[in-house]
Amino acid sequence: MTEIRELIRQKRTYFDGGMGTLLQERGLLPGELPETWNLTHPDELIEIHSLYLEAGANFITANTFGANSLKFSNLEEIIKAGIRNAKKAVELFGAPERFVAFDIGPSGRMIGPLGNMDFDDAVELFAESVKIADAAGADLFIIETMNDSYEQKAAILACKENSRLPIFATNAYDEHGRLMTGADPAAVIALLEGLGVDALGVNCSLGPKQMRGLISQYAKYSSVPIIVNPNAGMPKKRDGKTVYDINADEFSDVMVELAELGGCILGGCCGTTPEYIRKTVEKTSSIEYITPNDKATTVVSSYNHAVSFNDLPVLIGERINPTGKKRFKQALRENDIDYIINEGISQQDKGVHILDVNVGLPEIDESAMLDSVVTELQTVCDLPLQIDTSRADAMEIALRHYNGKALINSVNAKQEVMDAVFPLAKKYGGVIIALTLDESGIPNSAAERFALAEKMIREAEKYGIDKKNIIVDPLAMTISSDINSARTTLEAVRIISDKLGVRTSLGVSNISFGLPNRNDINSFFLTMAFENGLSAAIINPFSDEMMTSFHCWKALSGKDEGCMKYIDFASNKIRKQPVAETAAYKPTLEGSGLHPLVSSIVKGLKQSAFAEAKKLLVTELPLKIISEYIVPALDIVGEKFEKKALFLPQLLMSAEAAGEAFEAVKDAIGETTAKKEKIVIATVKGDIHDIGKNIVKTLLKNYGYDVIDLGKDIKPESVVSAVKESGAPLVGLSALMTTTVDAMEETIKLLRAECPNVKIMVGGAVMTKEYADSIGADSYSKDAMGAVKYAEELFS
Ligand code: THG
Repeated sequence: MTEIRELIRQKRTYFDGGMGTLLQERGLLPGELPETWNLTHPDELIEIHSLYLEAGANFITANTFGANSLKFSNLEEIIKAGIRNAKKAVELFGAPERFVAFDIGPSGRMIGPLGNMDFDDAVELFAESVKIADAAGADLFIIETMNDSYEQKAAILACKENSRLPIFATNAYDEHGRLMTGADPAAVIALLEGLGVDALGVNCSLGPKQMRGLISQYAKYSSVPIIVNPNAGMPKKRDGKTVYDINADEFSDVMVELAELGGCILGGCCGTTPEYIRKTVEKTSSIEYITPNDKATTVVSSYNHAVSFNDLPVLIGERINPTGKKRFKQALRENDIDYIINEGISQQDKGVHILDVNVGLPEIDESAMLDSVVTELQTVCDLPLQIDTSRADAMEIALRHYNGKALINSVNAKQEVMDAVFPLAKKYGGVIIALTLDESGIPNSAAERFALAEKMIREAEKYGIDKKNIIVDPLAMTISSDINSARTTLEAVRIISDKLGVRTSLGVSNISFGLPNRNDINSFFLTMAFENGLSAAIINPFSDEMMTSFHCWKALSGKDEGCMKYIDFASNKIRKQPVAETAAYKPTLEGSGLHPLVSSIVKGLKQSAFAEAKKLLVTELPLKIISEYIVPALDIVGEKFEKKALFLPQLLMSAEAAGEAFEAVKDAIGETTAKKEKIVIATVKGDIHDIGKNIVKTLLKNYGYDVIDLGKDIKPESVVSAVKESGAPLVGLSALMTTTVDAMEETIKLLRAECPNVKIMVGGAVMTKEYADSIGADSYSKDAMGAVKYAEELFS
């Protein structure tokens, strides 16, 4: 389908709008799966698709948003009918440049650590649907409304592995411009472009006005066409019904702005109708069409943020590496993952931007170990990873399961190595560290290293890998055996960055092998390398000399506004006195001032939280452990979450670690006093979405509450009888869709009548504070932490 790929670069094109509201107008019932209408009401679907085609949509979306085998036993029939209906409409319409997009929405389950689905199972789940859609004649895939980019990666791999059709990918952001899992646009774009999607953008959750900031950011970072599919505004209550608050005129006016900001492919999501699309097409088709230019930025990402190599030097922590480290080797042999992860978190605390991960040891299964370390590390630490292995099989599994765009350490100019590594980078995305060595070893001159760099860049191009995704490492070798070694490397750094226009990196510590006071040599070399244009350095961040060199160089070269970073670093250095461990410490300090139990919970380390709590039991009363260690630790985490200093995955990991600590002290107290109040939670009638509710459940449980989870699609009467039976003083209700907030209101009415004393908290994607007030809830929680806070306040 080169036609689609070319078309979206030549001119503005359009998506269709909402499907759900239109189906409801035609009689779809709350709780009924819309996809079943593909089979039962094909004419209605053909008509809706036709209306959108007449309105000017180039891409019409098959009615397959939730079509996966978790929801449908007759998956093949559902998908085939969905695509057949859309193709029929295109055929009837008869105009060129009209295409059928196979719609892929979230699976309804979360991948770990947020949920219990395995990443590979997610890929398999999406693959089932992708294969059917490809065979049924879809023209492209639209992977949309994704609020977890990890799940989106699984869907994209499913498409890439089973089809050659174009892939469009859009995400649903919250009002702060983050995905539910914490990713900002730069991180999402790095991941998606790395995976090679043809277009990307934003859909659902927000109206066009709320998308202005996001679209500006997309225009800043994206190198591929940007899709803009907003809702018809934000949900509001009008005449007792829930509606979106922007009409077609206002919508299309804002779409003009969004087109001018850089929106390329325009359409709508929930609440939009053919009229919205028609007016958008009318007002925007004559606006000058600018496709995004290639941003030429070298960038990697973690699950929540991106790190660019284009402006400031980047520090890569070298400590997750067994070289010369007895304790680390022991951890590898004993499968002590917590030790390894701690090594990562401590380096993050020291201020590195990326972590190198090398777990190669001859006597262990490197592939399996690398896979577990990468998977575990990325759930508790939000730094991008540099995956360091010479084994292609280990590299592949780690890149596959990595939740972001990784650094790949490394390739070199040996043909065999390039043939193994470049295809992996092409498939999974990533920035490749290219070492200037080949079959004959490391050349002695800078010019020869330059030539090898050129060769690798040329070879990568053959695989479709742009040079912005190559970082050349011209190799630091110890000066103890070659007096010219440092000068050669520095010259290579300079000519490679100047003449090839690529970023460079060095493993700095190599320069001093065999010499005393290595940190002195290393830190002077680091400064010299920065002066010669080095973009990234693999270093030991526990070395004061290295960190001093980094901060001083930045301040001295005008890269530290107001010397703020330097001042911060310097004052930490002065303050750093050994902290005596006292019983009555205040857990407000970061890092080393924290009791090990508190810091284990803050860091989300389950094993050590359990072990530390057990240890404390020897000297402390169990209730004191809860009130003076576990709860304050959770408070630290909660506060960071609210300040957006950490995100949902970390919050949940910490909650789980706290849960482990509770577990450890529980027996010492006796079950009854350990458990807090009962809380009934449910997703309301007609709503089959339970992700948000499940997250609330996990968090409340780990805060010690006795959670009675009724599940999803729950009738008001069932909520009432559960409250009566359990005597729970608090109920939590969740509704994701505009149509089901009405069921929430109904549930609240019945609760008020039957259980006058119960408190009710509500939440969900379309819920707002005003709305919660208008339907008589006691509290609105904007996220899972908000639910916990309300419970804590209520019961304190
Ligand atoms: N380029 C790239 N990757 C690399 C290197 C490079 N990866 C490996 C290495 N070089 C960088 N990483 C390290 C890791 C550890 C040490 C040095 C470089 C090290 N270890 C001490 C030793 O061997 O004695 C032990 C340290 C301790 O325990 O204090 O020095 O050049 N792309």
